[in-house]
Amino acid sequence: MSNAPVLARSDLEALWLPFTANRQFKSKPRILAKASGMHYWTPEGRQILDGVAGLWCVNAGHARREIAQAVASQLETLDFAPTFQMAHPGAFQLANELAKIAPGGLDHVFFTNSGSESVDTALKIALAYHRMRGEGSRTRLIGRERAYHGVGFGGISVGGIPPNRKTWSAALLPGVDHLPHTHDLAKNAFSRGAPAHGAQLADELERLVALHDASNIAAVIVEPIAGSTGVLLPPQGYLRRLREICNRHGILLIFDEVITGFGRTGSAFAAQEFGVTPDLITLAKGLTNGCVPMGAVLVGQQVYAAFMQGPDGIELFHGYTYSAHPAACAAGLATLALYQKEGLLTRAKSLAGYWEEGAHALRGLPHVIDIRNYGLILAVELESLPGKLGARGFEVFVNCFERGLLVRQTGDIIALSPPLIIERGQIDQIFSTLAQVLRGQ
Ligand code: PXG
Repeated sequence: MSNAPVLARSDLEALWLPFTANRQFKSKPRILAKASGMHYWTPEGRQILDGVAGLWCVNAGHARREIAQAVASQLETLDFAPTFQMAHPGAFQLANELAKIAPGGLDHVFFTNSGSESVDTALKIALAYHRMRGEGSRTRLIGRERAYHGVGFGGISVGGIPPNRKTWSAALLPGVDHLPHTHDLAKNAFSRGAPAHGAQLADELERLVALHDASNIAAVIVEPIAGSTGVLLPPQGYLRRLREICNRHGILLIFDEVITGFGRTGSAFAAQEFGVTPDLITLAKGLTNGCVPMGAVLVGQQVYAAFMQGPDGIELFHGYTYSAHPAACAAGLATLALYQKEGLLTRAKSLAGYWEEGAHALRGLPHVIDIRNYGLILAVELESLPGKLGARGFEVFVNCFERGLLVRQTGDIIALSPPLIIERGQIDQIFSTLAQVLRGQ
């Protein structure tokens, strides 16, 4: 720790931090200088238990040597190779490995560099797909209230988080509509796993189809479990019903699994966990264990095939300089190998019961109005202070950090999603710290 640079106040000025209250942060910064396994360390050497896998991405735990070595060796062998009219072996290998664990039929992979790019890519593929098939009038996209699909113009258009949209309101994509969110505390508070009430909210899609006509609708995009907005779980039967309605009307279904992918729910993907197969899946985060930026879109056989039937030439005018970057591919391959070797894609299932019991024991603590969980995901929702949305949540976040636990706060919701290597003792530590902090509120 001694070699971590000591930052003076003036060192903090040049950096504009994302989704951060910069002035507040710079007056009292929280700095992470080192990480290993389940932990971070501050520059002063204080150990912090990572309750959110960094930002929902470090599923195999921090600083895994196997990944670091694979990336280093790749950079010494082939640092960069274009994937426009060229390719390199790692790109094919990673696509093949992903296709092996993907839900049935989702056997083609388009690489990006982030979740936001994956979302924009999937939306563009959906529009292009219908056009390829002579249904170019299908241009309308359906998102959902409270959804987070990254920060590209496509993503904020189908997304449903008001502050992420309002500033750019005039620049949002035209022809987008939204399903209602599925959060219903009156009926589902303190649910364990997928809540019992709300499958009929999927029928709102029928209403939108009646309004706009199916011939104008390209795709529906949803997070199987909405993460960023504070962990909203799909009511039992809801996703299946969305799938049925999409099938009935020729609408593509996109699952945004940037958070739910790679074992978070107890299956490799939420699509498998909930037994519902979409046409496209967006991925990022856990794909490389968070250590090299990379995203991907898994594409169904039928969608890919539609593109391969036109005239021989470039089928999709889309891609990024760093699509399938060799370092990211090496990180992805080493990450998937670790997930397999350590059984991490299903480990959440074996810990989910213990996690759930620990979580629901927080019921009854001051201001706790809901606890909801699935796999190794959890949200504790707190009653907001009148007129001060988010104040209580932020205080809990800061107090947890000071007591050596990293959680994620959105409004007055505390979200947890630890690395999937977590042990029972560390689960105990998470809940005892959280309980102490909540008691002190
Ligand atoms: N889709 C989903 C479902 C996401 O959760 C993105 C797309 C965008 O990914 P990129 O890589 O462009 O950031 C995300 C990102 C939080 C939090 O605390 C969640 C995300 C990002 C930052 C914070 O909940 N998810």
